Amino acid sequence: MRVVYSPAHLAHDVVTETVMGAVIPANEVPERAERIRTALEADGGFPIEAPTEHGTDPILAVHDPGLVRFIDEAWQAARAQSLDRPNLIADTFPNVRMFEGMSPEFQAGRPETHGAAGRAGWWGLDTANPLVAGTAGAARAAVDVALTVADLVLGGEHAAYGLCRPPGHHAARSMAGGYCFFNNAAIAAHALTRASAERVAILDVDYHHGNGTQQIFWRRGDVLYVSLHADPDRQYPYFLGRADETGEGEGSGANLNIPLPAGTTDDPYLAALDRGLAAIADTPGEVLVVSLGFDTYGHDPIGDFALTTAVYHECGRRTAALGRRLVILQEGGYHRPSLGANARAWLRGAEGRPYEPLPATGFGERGSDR
Ligand code: SP5
Ligand code: ZN
Repeated sequence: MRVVYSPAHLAHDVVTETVMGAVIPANEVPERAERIRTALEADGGFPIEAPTEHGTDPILAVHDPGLVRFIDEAWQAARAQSLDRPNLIADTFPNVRMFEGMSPEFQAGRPETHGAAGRAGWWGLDTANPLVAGTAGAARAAVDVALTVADLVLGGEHAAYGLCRPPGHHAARSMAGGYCFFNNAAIAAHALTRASAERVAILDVDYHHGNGTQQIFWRRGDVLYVSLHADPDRQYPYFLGRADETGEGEGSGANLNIPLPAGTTDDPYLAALDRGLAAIADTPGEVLVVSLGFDTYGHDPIGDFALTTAVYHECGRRTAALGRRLVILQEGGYHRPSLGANARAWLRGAEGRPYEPLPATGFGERGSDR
């Protein structure tokens, strides 16, 4: 299987994030993508190539021009304001109830604020999303990775994998958040609908609900969004991801959320995956975009599921058994030692190759990973 990767992600070199007021070591770090790249190289069956540049237009087809401007300018603007920090992290966000009782027209007329902190709050969702000097370049490269994978599949590849970093599925039309800046999967899915004039499905198996992807396609009937994730009653992004969110207008019925309990193990997870895959099989379309996360793994530091490396192979196998062409894009997954083995297992499963764990990983074999 062909793999698209760009070293531009290395410049998004975040060191800390802020969780409930505490500064903690960052989870979404360059080592993640390098671990996956190294394992796929060691496998020998995953040729790696660079993305081609697609420019800003495909991003603007999905995102607010103001968000794109913010991401492009934020670091320089913070510097110009002498904000002497290693990263830009907002602390104040426009809570929807700030505008309670004010008309939609009045709200829409509120101007963007000018200071670096206010702008970061206006365009952001949460405090765990640091922006650094290399963020804009990395975020644009991740979009190019996703669009290049879409091109490969449109050009006849049955499946291809994009090692996107930063991830994308929490980024909504006008909002970054959750380690995400541009929604790589949504941009690719939209481009696929335009190139093929067919319906496209997205299967999101990151541990977290992809609130951004759901929001972008909420009223669209041409993109089906199916997500398996931790119940937002206990887990980020808290305010979306419940089972009763099914889309509106033309998108009515084109959104399926499958929230899962803490401690979810391989077998109940596979049953939930089968439900999601059945919904996809029920809708027409040739291409499936997979938002692939490994924060469902038993040792993930921010997740609470108990999946094993072996089950990722089976997940990849069942997903490919749909018979659709696959645009597979990396989202989250924060247990660094296992990331390479987990990605390799999923992708080998999707290709119909046997699991054959690499002995050197030390993770993922025979229950040692629980
Ligand atoms: C793409 C992706 O996976 N984004 C995830 C963003 C999660 N951000 C919130 C992190 C909250 C961490 N809570 C730590 C609890 C440790 N027990
Ligand atoms: Zn996640």
